[in-house]
Amino acid sequence: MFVDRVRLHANAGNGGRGAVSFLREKFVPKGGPDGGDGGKGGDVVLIVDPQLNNLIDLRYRPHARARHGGSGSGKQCTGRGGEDCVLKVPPGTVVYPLPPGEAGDPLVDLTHPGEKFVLCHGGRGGRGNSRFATSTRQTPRHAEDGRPGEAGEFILILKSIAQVGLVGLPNAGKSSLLAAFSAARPKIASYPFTTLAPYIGVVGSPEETRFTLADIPGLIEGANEGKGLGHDFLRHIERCSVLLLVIDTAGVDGRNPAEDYRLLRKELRLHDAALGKRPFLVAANKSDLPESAKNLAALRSAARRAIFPISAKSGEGLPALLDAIRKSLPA
Ligand SMILES: Nc1nc2c(ncn2[C@@H]2O[C@H](COP(=O)(O)OP(=O)(O)OP(=O)(O)O)[C@@H](O)[C@H]2O)c(=O)[nH]1
Ligand SMILES: [Mg+2]
Repeated sequence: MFVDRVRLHANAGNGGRGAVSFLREKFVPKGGPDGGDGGKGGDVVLIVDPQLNNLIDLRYRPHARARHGGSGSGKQCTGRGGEDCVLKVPPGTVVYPLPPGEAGDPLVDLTHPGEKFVLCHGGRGGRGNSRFATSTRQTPRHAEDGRPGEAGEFILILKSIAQVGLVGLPNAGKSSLLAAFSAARPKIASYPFTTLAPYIGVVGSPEETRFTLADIPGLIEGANEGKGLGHDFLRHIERCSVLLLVIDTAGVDGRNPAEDYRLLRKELRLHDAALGKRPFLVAANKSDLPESAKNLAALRSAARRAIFPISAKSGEGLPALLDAIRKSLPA
């Protein structure tokens, strides 16, 4: 299961209690106060793990609690610090507070591998009685409680990070293209909505300039009104610097490729105006099938831009497309 949205309740640990204690030693009739401070409560920390690609681990652990700090003790001993609760999240995890802030802004957008964010801070430990001794008050008999740890509710939303995003109608051949370009082995089949969750593959050998390519479910007319699988999954290509529109030029499902082009442009715009303005390339797929030749001219005039005739099946046109993708990526 692919989970890209979770609600999380987090509790940092409370600080430990400070100690009330007095030094008792042979031959020292009146030892001074020596109660140590309580330990700090553990934090709830998010850390970006590049091995993860979705939030499923948190789905089954919706309540994150860090440990409380230990109490202080005599001889100025500070209580032990509470253990942090560390949660791993995939790159591209955006954290929102609940209830949402005024502007609806996220608390943090975690993108870099290894990046850390303290979601809830543990409480400070209470001071022990030794801290309250003054010249006029040499036997303080009180200490502080630890401070409570922060707590809160949050929504974590994954907006995957890929440089290039594949967009197309169901069955256009998006997953076939990802498979042709990378080592990824997505499910490919001749029925619509084969791909149900986004998948990100890496294109290029280590010696070449590599880039990440996101394959997402197929988009249909009215997706922005919830038709098909809706358009929520488009958020996984919102951060792409380039989009690659994949069109079935042979019209295998009885569709008109020029219309498909217009429909894709429209659905992208309706999802997010910024996505409608994102640089994009157009791949005219299934050029191995005879029907594609006659549809290509109409697609060209609808798009009024360079079109790359390709076949994800035979490999035809793929090197030229790959070259164009690389050139379109920001340096
Ligand atoms: N002849 C031919 N068939 C292709 C080509 N590319 C893909 N196909 C076929 O088209 C069908 C759909 O391919 P997929 O790669 O699953 O398409 P998709 O766009 O990922 O589809 P969804 O995941 O359902 O949105 C499969 O039967 C593929 O074998 C191509 O270049 N030529
Ligand atoms: Mg697919």
